[in-house]
Amino acid sequence: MSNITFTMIKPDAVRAGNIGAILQQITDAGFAIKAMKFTQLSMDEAKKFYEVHAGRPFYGELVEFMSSGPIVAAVLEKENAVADFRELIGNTNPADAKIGTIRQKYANSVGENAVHGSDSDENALIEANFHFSGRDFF
Ligand code: YYY
Ligand code: MG
Repeated sequence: MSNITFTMIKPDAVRAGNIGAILQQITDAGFAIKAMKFTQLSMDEAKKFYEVHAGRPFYGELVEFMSSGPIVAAVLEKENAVADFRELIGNTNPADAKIGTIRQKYANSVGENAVHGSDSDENALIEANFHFSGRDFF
């Protein structure tokens, strides 16, 4: 499954009504949806998902924000999925994101930056398995 990545449309983008536009941009870029759900993380689940950032100064706010409302979680498939999806979403800080990237178009700040994208094949699998089980994949 090395051609997969994991994404979340974050609470800010859901609240702003951008689920449809973001999914359209993702599928237009050639990603196929392998699994998808509309859900909400508890504080504990957000803490666990972002465990790697525990101790960073933004961790508390990140956990608070990511559990503040519903998200769309999805597993995407494409050749070179992880790197190509990072390219599609743009820099973590939307002020530094290239024109036309999802974060440049839909994010407001480094903290509330519209979408998540896995940073490695290994983490894509871990993150996909965090949200989905076998029979959720198509
Ligand atoms: O992978 P990516 O989401 O682009 O950035 P990470 O460095 O993994 O950080 C995860 C998440 O944490 C980021 O999407 C927003 C938040 N964050 C923050 O609020 N402030 C920072 N200086 C860095 C990251
Ligand atoms: Mg990351």
